[in-house]
Amino acid sequence: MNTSFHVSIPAHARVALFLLAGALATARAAEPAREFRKESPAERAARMAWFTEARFGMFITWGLYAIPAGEWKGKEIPGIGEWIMNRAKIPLSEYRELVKQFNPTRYDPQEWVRIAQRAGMRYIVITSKHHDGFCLWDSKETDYDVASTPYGRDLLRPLADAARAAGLRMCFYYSIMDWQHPNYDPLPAWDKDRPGHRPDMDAYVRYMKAQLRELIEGMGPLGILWFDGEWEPTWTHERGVDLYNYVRSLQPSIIVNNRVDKGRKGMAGMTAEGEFAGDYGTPEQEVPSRSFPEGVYWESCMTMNDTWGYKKHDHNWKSVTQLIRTLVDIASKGGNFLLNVGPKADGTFPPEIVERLEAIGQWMEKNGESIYGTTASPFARLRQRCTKKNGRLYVHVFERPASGLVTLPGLTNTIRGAKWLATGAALEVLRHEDAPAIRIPELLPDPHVSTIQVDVDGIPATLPVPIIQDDDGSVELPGSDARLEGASLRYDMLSDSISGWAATDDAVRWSFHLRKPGDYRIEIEYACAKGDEGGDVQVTIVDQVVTGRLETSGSSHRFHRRELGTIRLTEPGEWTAVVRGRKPETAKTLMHLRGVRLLPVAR
Ligand code: FHN
Repeated sequence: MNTSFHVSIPAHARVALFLLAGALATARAAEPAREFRKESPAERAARMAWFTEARFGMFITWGLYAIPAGEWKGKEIPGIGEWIMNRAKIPLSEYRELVKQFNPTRYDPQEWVRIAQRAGMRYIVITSKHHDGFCLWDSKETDYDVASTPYGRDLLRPLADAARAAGLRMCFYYSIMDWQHPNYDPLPAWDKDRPGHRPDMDAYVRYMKAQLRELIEGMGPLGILWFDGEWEPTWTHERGVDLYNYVRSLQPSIIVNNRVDKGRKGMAGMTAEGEFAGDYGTPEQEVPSRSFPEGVYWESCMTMNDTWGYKKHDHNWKSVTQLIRTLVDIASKGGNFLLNVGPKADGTFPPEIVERLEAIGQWMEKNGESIYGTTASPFARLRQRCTKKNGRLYVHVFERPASGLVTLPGLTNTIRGAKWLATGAALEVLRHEDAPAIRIPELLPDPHVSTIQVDVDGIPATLPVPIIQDDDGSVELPGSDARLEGASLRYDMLSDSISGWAATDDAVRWSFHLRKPGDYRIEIEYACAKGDEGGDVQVTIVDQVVTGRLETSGSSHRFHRRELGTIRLTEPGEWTAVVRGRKPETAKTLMHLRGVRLLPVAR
């Protein structure tokens, strides 16, 4: 809570002022906010412009939970570190004792920003208030904040100032779900008999709005208000739309993610059809398998190990190669990558994180042009990843094809030249099997991802190409390229899968071009919700059939791969594969089929 006043206003005037302020605040909170969702695609694109240019940001998950760091009363607590209050079932009366220990004496916001900037990150999203309800700034609305700690002063404004001084956008994460607020409904299940609790979501929304005003008016202008914790039933679509409009009314240019409302489709994170509020989708710990139409914005958020908030025993760090390839994969589908840092309680980043960000920054220094401001690959199917910007393609090579040729089937433009982006060394352009191709040497310029800059005449464009067997002998049959034969069958872009199997004669069909005859293992990739399992599936290629019984994958958006058997394809040329199935009577659908793969049987 804030400090005292030293002003000589007579008592009766102070009372009048207080009443007037209260009346104004009530009137302001009561007025219906303007409907900001109704903007043209062009207006939205203009507001999202910095976001799509940035492509890469730093997520910072920091709070009281960094003190226990995954341990409680001498026991390691499973799960993500910032959920320790929930996972260890810590009552608020005990958890709030951490306030007295929070003293990040080594916190250096300029250093944090320097690390983000050197990594090539263009925006920072920090947890202003996570689910535990503790606030990293000195909020007038509560004493459950950093002002009550030994550190005693605001952490967020110095970071915002440092970020903006360095040209980065400052953004705040704010959790709707709150495990401490006396009016939040429901009370946490593990702390049911908390004295003084009075569930009142209207009062809690007024609290949130007052805090959001503090953050936006006190530390803005902000890039993004990153909401989270929207999944509990007491948070409704109506409240989400109201909060979206309220935040936009405070700063119309601000971007708000889709977790302000109820439209997020699970961890896949994209927004379901309908009038849900939120400017972009938020896949979590995963990358969508495909790109999305223009005007659909999204950002994958991911941890570097397995936790968002710091845990002293979590050493499951992703490699630099994995992180760079994830950034490239995301950009090749037109998304942003929000990569998480969980600082320690003393205010420093774990060294493993600093090392990785430094290495990513070195790659970005030479290859960032192929990420910033680019849009998704123009190729429906390509072995490499690819981004595009103006009249240029950037082809990202993870592993060198055995043939030494990077082919670009379907490209309609003339290639004017190709070179390694990092070194400028020219590369030979040729045609291979009637497709433009680039020959690359044995030695690639980068151990993680090597980027080819391909200059073309005009704006890069492609024609659909038949499915052709890959250099490594595999044949990918993606759901997105299948012909659907059945009234209820449909391809869902969000999950990149086919569902709606109702009749036994429903069929999903692909044609493909085989270059190498031989024996092939048939693998399907599918999701099957618990309770829908037990269906029969068959894959037929001409007169050969492989079948299998479908097990559950755990949920309708968790996919797994299963081999059904082996098929012999005796000659090169055009083949057709057909998938049919029979769902159990009680099942909603047979499965959600992402695709089929033919894998050459090693000789
Ligand atoms: O419950 C949170 C979790 O702690 C973390 O903040 C992630 C990051 O996006 N969001 C929620 C889980 O979906």
